Amino acid sequence: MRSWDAPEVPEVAHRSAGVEATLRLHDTASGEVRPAGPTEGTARMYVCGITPYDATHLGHAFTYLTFDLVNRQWRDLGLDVRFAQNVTDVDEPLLERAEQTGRDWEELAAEQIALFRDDMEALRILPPQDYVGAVESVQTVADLVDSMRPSGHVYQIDDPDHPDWYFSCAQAPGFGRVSHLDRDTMRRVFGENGGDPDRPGKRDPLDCLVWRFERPGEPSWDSRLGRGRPGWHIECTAIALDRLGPRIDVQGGGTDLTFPHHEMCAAEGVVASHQPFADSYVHVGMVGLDGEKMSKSRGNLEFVSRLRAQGVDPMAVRVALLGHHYRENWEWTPAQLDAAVRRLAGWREGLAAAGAVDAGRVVDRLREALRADLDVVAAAGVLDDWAGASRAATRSDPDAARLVADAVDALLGVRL
Ligand code: 5CA
Ligand code: ZN
Repeated sequence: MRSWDAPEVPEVAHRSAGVEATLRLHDTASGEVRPAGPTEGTARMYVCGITPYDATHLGHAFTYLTFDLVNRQWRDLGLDVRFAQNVTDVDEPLLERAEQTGRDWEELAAEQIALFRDDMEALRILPPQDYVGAVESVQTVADLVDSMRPSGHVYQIDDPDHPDWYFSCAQAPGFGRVSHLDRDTMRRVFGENGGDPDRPGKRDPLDCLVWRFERPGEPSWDSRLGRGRPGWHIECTAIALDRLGPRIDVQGGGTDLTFPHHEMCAAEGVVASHQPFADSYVHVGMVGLDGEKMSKSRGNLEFVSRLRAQGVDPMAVRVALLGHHYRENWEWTPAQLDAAVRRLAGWREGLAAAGAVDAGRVVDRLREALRADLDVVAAAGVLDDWAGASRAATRSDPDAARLVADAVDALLGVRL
């Protein structure tokens, strides 16, 4: 499916020779902050995309901003970046929402996908080269499931009406290595997040659905598995393997996806490709509003599009989101947006003043902060200091101001 338009990314005309040329990120599976991506060549990242309803709330925006920073870091390190993202444009939650609101599910999805694109463009998020819907991946998923039949890693459930296909997760090498949850917790969380631990006829309560047979009134497609539609986890596994190949550098999403989603992707991926699915699993903290996780089901949402319609500068939204480290769980408040508007104005005044400062040192410090597990809080502090120094300087140096503005644009995605 069509992605969105790419913002320009300026070249930063300063080499930070003294700063270690490695991006380090927190990997949930190992529990460590460690190098992410290769030292040269191509870095490959798969980020779990939206289920298209209630887009784009600020929790979504925080997640996609985080992986945009990863993308920008890798590019700044001279790597090529291959980036893929899905759209879960057919799945239970979407169909349920369409049903509840009396809408056609395809229309709802198309409208929300269009809104999401506009929001991503406004926020200057670099687009994935592969932006892929579940609907357009139906055959890719069916082929992947089919390929796991001979080894017995997938099986049909003993249910004559709906002999759905399941993936046998217990047989997958290293199952549990992403989330490290005990089985009781897995069972509970699975049940709360789209899983069906109590369905009779499964070999293991944790086995996950990979192909659901047609039910009356539900969308379905012909395939060699029978007429039906893909399960959720296998959607991302299949798209990632198809578009990026095995052993990607990073699979990303919010912490709500650690289990079951990324655990299942890892399990399916290792069985299908005989290699680890991803080298790092990177998870973004949850953004809440009024004390609760911002989510569709709770209805406590603030939307990027609503703020834009109010005339808020999208760069101020971006600066507000940059006020939090990605691993933090935090609450959105309108006061943070006000503070971000002031902060952005301060940076812009710093640029306009164009005072003589050691711009190379500013760029070094930005890179140092961001390469260290995306320390955006430190990076924003560096810019506050720079803007103050630029305004206070008695001599002007437009080249220095330009260098910092380019770095802010390239590394943080904020256009001053
Ligand atoms: N389509 C699936 C992923 S394959 C899905 O989770 N869709 S979603 O629309 O619910 O979420 C889209 C992305 O935003 C996911 O990466 C999810 O982890 C992240 N996300 C959802 N809610 C929040 C939140 N409140 N704070 C931060 N990130 C969130
Ligand atoms: Zn996913």
